[in-house]
This record gives sequence, structure tokens and C-alpha cells, in this order.
Amino acid sequence: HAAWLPPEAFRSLGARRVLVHGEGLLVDTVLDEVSRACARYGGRVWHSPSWDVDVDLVLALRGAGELPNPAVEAARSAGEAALAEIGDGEPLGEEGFLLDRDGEVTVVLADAPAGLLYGLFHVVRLCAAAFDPARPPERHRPALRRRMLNHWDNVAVHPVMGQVERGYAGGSIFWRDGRPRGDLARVRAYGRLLAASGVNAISVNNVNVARTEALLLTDRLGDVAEIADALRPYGIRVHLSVSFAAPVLLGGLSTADPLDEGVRDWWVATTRRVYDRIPDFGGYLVKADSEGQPGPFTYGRDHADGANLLAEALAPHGGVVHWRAFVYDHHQDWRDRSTDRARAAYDHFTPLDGRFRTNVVLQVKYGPVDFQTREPVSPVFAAMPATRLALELQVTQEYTGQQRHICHLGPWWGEVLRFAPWGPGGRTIADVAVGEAGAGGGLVAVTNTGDDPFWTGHPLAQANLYTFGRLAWDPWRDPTEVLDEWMTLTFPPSATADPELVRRTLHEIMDDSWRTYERYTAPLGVGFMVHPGDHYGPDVDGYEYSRWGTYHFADRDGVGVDRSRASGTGFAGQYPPYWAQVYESPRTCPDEVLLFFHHVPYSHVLHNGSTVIQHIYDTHFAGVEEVETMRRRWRTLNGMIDPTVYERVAERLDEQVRCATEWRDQVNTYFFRKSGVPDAQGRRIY
Ligand code: BDP
Repeated sequence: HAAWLPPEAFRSLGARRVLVHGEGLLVDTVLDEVSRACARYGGRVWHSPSWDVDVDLVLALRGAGELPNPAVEAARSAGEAALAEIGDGEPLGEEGFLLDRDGEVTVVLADAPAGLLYGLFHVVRLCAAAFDPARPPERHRPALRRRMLNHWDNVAVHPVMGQVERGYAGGSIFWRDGRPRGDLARVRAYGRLLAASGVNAISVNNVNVARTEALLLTDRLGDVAEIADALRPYGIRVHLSVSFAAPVLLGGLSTADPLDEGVRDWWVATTRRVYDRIPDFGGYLVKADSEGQPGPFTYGRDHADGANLLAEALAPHGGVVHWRAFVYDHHQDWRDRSTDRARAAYDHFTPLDGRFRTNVVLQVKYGPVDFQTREPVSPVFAAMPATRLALELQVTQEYTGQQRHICHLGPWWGEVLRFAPWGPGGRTIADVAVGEAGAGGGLVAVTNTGDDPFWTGHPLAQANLYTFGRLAWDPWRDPTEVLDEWMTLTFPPSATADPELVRRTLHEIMDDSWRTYERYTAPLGVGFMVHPGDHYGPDVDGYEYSRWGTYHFADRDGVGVDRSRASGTGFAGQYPPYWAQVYESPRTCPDEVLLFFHHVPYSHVLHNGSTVIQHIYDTHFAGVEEVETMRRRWRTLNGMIDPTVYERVAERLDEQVRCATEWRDQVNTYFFRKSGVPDAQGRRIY
């Protein structure tokens, strides 16, 4: 299943006369794409011809030399003039492009082959609009240099996590039973899909690095090189998750101490061998001192020592280290509230601000705890001005329905990206990720893809992947507009009898689906309440008395975690003054994160006028009703779209209704029994 690149999406492009001008690996990819589209839809393509031809579309590298074609030359110089006019004097760069319309000709200009490829996909997205004579010139450049996906793919099958940790889309695209899967055509198709969304980097193995995975760095580097070769034509660079203990594990050294000379030499030599084999290798991704992974703490060193060790080895080759800030004690004691897991990333990392080398990117989860449906935005983003920070999102729906539920995450990510940690009107998380002059750490996400025919298990979960790519290209974009773009590509209007119905129905189902999911799961930002281990479905006290640090503290009087400075864990004080003050008091704290910050009585009145307990009942009843409506709406599409997509989604909607009902009943019953407060509307609670 071709996701957002079905052949139909190329119809408008494929019926044209196209000239591709320039040389390079990615220019060949452009040629290949255009040739296939033209073969299907009756167009024609030329590669830098030396004779005069009439064309509708020119895709040209600037500086590739003149063409003996007056019309094309005129169009091209018009493009140059438009660029001078609308540009800011900055070059288009490695990945940017210009789209212009001159008379009968559409022109795409780029400085480098990758820009031409992105320009081509832009033409595909625009469909016929790319050939509209009235179209004004546009210049596009990605806001973020690195737009990266992390695969949590295990090479060897993990006894608990399986082939892909938190994977809900079948097996791995890369690995099977300890070996490369060997299906490079699939890898290439994946690269194509990602490039068309704007992604340009991936890490190919799990951050929890077991021995087989660790070996990718040395003995099994050839396997990684094969993947890199397959993805290169689509401008995607490969990164590797490495074990901090690799010098011991693979190199036979007695220590992995970052300040040890032998350890340094080992990383330098090993990294050199990586680049000998993969010259455009992206760099390392590291989860250290977290959930059992080795790290610098073992040697009494800090995380700047650890990250800089790898950064130093990568620097001569232009590589980067993505060092994760997800460091906390996973052996906590629920009775001791002073070790609040939400505090951990800030407490560990902010003292190190300014000490990381420039090729270290600190990768910070969006929330302070763990990829929940709702959390406040991590305070780390406002606290490390001298460090390159990347925002880490989770496209794989670990806590948001595991690709059995429809949960379009675009609006949530939009909220995170627009959050202004210094107060309204100030710089936003998007600004921090972009950084000064684009030097920020960018956007990274744990991917939701696998070898499933739909790529993402749930066909509609593709929208999350696509939205991530587009937001990584332009983090200020409206996510609903991106969703619309995805729909047009994935369900091309020309391929359905009633395009308006399809589009409207998909919007009705998907636009608000994250809020629907929020309504029937853990209330008011308290988080978790999921089944331990697999994290699917409700288990109200599943983590309440265990060591993971994710509690809700519900008792007969109230619920929520007191994270205030005055009486709680002090987490609220990790924010700059504006939010520290807002979050400090239940009177000012926004409803949606109230229970993340405060332990309040069930009778506490929210800003929305409802009590906490009544809000819990109402949202849980409403959430299930909304899912039932989703299912009804989906059924109206029967016969309108690809039947395999229809069936797969229909099946999963049945499961979503079942599971949402279970959530509603467990959560409502639990709070009814704890509080003894009946539902004001007299609905039945068991
Ligand atoms: C948690 C997942 C776990 C990951 C961890 C991480 O449950 O499988 O290893 O995040 O981000 O949410 O490293």
C-alpha cells in the first residue's frame, strides 16, 4: 500500500512534458520518479537534452549549465528573477527549492539535488495547482536541518518486546530474527515515503541496545551500510543507536570510562571505520543510565563527559550524537514523594548546560514523564540556552491507542510546538528546536512504521507519520492543514466517487480524535492508569504501587500529584517565572494538567465549571459516544474507498469502541468507589 504516494497522486505530473536538468544521485531519483509517472499517464521526460523541446515542467539544478531551448531558458531566468525578488538573499541551500510559473511553464529550481527531489514532491502535493498560470512564485526551505525518526527495532527478537519495541505495525522493515530482512526494495520504498514527507534521517535500531544490536557498530556494520545504500537515493542518512558500554562489550576493554585514554582511542578508531564504510553516516543515538542501559554514572562521570566522548570521535567526520535526556531512577519508592520522576531530566541535565560539544544534540521528550496523552511541556526546553535541544515526539502510539485506536496526534504536537515556556508571546518550543540560525537540535520522533502492508498497522495512523515529517520541515504549520494534505494524497479525489464526502468524513473522524482519546483515558493530565508492561488498555492502579514513578495518588478524598513548590515535589518551580506561578496554584493551573500538578478533592471546581469528579464521569461517557460516532461515520465510506483500507479501519474501530468502553467503565467505577459521589446525571456506574 503506497500510503501518501499512490500512483494516482502523480496523475497531474505524469501527464506533462517534463525536463530534468542536472546531475547527481538524487537527480537520478527525480528522473526515475518522473519517468514512472509519465509512463503511466502518458507524459514525456527528457534529461538535459541538447535539442529544442516544448515542456510544461522544468526541474533544474542552478548552475547546471544552459539549455539550447529559448522557452526553457526564459522560464529559468524568470525563476531566477522571482527568487531574487522573493528571497531574502540567503541561498536555497542543500534542501530548498523555488517554484515559479512563467507563461506555460512551471519551473522548479534548486541549488542541490536534494532540493530538486523535495521540489518534485511539492509539485506532486500541489497536483494541478502546480500548473495554475496564476500561481505566484514560492520559495521553500526546511526550518530544521535534521528531521529524524528513531526506530526502536530490535535486530534479534526480544523475549518481551518482540521484533520492534512498542511497534504496532508488524515486524521490522530492516531486521528479522537476528538478521537483516534482506528486502531492500521495501527499504527503498520506505525511503521514498519518508522523503515525500520531509524526513531526512533515521536511526535503524532500538535505543535499548542488546548485544546483537551493539554489533551493528563493528562486526555487522555491513548490514547498516546496505540500508544506508538503499536510503541514500532519497536523501536519508542513517544513524545508529550505540551502547555506552561498547568498548567493553565489543572492544574487550576493561572499562568504558569516558575519561580513559584507551576508551577514547577505541571510539575514535571505531568511528573512523564506520565512516570508511558509510561516508555520509549521520551519527550515534544514546540512551545512557536509563532503564538499565549502561552510562557514564558507572564511572562517576556525568552525561556531558559521556556525550562529549562520542561527539569527539564523530566530529572530524561531521557526525552528531543524539543524547537522550530520558534519565531517571526506575526503582523508586511510591511512598517517597521527594524523588519525583518528572523532575529528573531537569535535575540531571540543566547543571551541564554549556558543557556539551557543538555536535551534541540533547534529545528531550516533550513531557517530563513519558509520552503521555497529555503532560505539561518539559521545562528542560527553557533551561538550557547553551545546549542544542531536540524535541522528541512519539509517533508510535504506545500510550495513545497503539494504532488500534484512531488518535491523530497533530493537534497535540501543534500545542507542544506553540507552547511559550517563558510566557505568552515569548519564544516557543518550535523556536528552541529550530535554534538561532537553524542551529537547534531539530525534531526527532519514535516512528510507527513496520512491515505491515499499510506501513503503520492502522491505515489512518499514517497521518501521524506524515504530519511529523511536515512539521519537522515547518514546525509552525497548522497540523490540521497538514492532515488535509495527507488526505488529498492518500485518498486522491480522482479515485473516489464522492471526494467531498470522503474528505469531510475523514476530518470528522480524525480532527479531534486525540481529544476524544484523552476524554476516555486517564483524566486531567494525571497520566498512565494503563496496563503495566504492554501499556494498552486501562488498569487504574496498574502502576500505583510499583517502582516506576508514575502515580496518581487517588484516595477517598481526592486525586493527583502535588508538584507545587509550596507543598509538593517542587517540579512546578522548574519553569520560568510565568508558568511556575501559573502551575503553582490549583486556582490558576489549566484544567487539562490540573492533576499533573495538584492533589485536589473530588469536589474541586474546574475552570470549566464542573467538579473534578463530574468532569471525569462526563468526559468518559462523552469519549465513548464519540468513538461510536466515529464508527458510524466510517461505515458511510463503505464502497467509496479501497476495500482493504475500509475493512482494516472498520475492524479496528470495533476494537476502539470495546476498549474505550472498558476505559470508561474502569475509570468511572474506580472514582465512584473511591469518592462515593454519584453521577449528577444519574447514569449507571458499576
Ligand atoms: C518508554 C517505553 C520504553 C522505552 C522508553 C524510552 O515504555 O519501551 O524504552 O520509553 O523512551 O515509554 O527509552
